[in-house]
Amino acid sequence: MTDNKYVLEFVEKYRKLFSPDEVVWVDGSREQHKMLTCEAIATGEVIKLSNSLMPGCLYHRTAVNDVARVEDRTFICTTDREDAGITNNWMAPSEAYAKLDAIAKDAMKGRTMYVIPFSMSKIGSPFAKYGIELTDSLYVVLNMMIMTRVSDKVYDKLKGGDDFVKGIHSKVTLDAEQRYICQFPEDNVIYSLNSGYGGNVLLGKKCFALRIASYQGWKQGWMAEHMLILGVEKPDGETKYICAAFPSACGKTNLAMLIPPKVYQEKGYKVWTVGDDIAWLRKKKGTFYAVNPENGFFGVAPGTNAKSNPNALATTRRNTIFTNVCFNAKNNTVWWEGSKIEAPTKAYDWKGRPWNENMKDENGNPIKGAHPNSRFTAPAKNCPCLSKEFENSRGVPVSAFVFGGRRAKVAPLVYQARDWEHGVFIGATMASETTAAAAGKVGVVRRDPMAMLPFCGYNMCDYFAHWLKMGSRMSNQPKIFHVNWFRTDENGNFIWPGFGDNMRVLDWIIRRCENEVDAVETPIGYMPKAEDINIEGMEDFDMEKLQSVLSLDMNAWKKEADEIGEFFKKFGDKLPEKLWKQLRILKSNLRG
Ligand code: GTP
Ligand code: SPV
Ligand code: MN
Repeated sequence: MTDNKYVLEFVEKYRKLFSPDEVVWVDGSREQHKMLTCEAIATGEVIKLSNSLMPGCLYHRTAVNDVARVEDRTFICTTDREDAGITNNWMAPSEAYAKLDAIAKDAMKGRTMYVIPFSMSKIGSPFAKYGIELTDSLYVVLNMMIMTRVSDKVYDKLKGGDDFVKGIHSKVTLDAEQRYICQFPEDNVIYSLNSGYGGNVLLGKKCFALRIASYQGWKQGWMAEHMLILGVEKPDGETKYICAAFPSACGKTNLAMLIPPKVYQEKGYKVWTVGDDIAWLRKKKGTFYAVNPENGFFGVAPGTNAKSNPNALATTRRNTIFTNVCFNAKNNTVWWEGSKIEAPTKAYDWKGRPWNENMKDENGNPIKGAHPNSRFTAPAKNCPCLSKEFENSRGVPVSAFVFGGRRAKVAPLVYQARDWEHGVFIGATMASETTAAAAGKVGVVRRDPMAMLPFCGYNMCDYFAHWLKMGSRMSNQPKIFHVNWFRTDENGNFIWPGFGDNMRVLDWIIRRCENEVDAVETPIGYMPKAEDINIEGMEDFDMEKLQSVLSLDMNAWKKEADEIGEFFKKFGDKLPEKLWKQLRILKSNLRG
């Protein structure tokens, strides 16, 4: 396969440690993919779905205790604890290697070890970074072949060198107590043991493309962000690119694949998807250029339907792997809550138990057919609105960065930063309610700077400083905005309809970038005049509702500012003074 001595040494080292019965070198070919798929079907690791209704699609269930990322078991292992910072769990590399190697010892006895060479971004592009993942899971192999560019061409690109990320994954026994997701950014090494869930085991994604890559970007002068990338094509034919960072399960895939409302379609607006989860950003001639390093979408299934996200639905109709959704045994297809499709009558839930929609648990709550964090893994090229720039190795120029979270109260529909520094402050202090994408309580408001809290591979203070510095070097600084689709009324219902209607907010954002529309100066930043948000053609929505999502509760904001102060204090002296300055400005603005 290769004579690269670093690759051979790496594989041999872990072959000795894991003691697999066999080593299979994955080459990315169609023939091998077909063979491995048949094998996974034969062992029961995946179930083949209806060939006529969903050609090439597979179904998989993870262990019931292994359905989301595990932030409390995720570690950044740097020599100096300070380099991991207060927002990460830390373990000394020597201690971590000893602990992990002990767990890994002989863990693949009786199993096959697969060697997966992959590229993040297009092979050979200036953005491209290469990796090799070792795994004992065929499910991981098949998913990696959708999510990344898996190919033996990667070995040629290494040119005999050792510039690749070493990903080491084993399901071991799936023991949650021995589950570890460890990043060693100084060594370009990732260990993932005792899990089989996507975000923990598809090592090209969060572990590499965010944790390791953010560290690399800090050292090398670029950025890796938890951001979607979309292009808005305007009636004049020009396309503006926007990157948006929302925490997990807060709407990135949906915004990236947005279909504009009729009034916008008629004018000629179109939205194109470049990425739905991760953006790598580089500076060129004073402008940020973004690429999506992934090759597929690992999207949340529940809530995806023909109305909310028809593009995502279309993307998943072939060659897609479904994980932890409900299995419809009548026609060999899948189902999930919020699909707006009638619940199947002969079905098995995500735990594999016979299921129907009337079933209740011991507390009388409905039993869900699909896990709230059930997912689809779909090839990007299936996406009807995939941007023609998706494969562009140079990336797309970024006009705006958008931060956003899930906030029932406080944060208005949209506001704009006064300048770059203020924008970094807005990103650094954003907060959101927790979701099912990570193990733990759902619905708790927490600060999640730039939606990177679980993904920043180094000290968050250095990360903020890096943001401040990168922006200061740009002659063409993107404008920075904050959005919130999730404000609720007194009955707990979302006021803003969201999804396609979010186009109306993107429209304001773009017009702001082009200096085509005025704004109101408020204590928190620039806000739209209500009449500048186009609500034409909206059903069940009016000026009054718009006013309510645009309103600012000054007392709530004063409380927010105090909480931001408490949050900042935790960082100690290393927090950039510029962020304290922004907090002082906010407080003084709020005093009036
Ligand atoms: P990750 O893949 O975990 O990073 O999530 P994501 O940020 O891509 O979130 P996604 O687009 O998958 O949306 C998560 C959930 O939020 C889904 O159940 C969506 O239906 C819901 N959602 C997305 N956009 C909106 C919106 O504009 N309004 C409302 N009310 N819900 C939304
Ligand atoms: C997220 O949690 O932000 C995801 C899913 O995109 S995972 O790959 O599990 O991280
Ligand atoms: Mn994500």
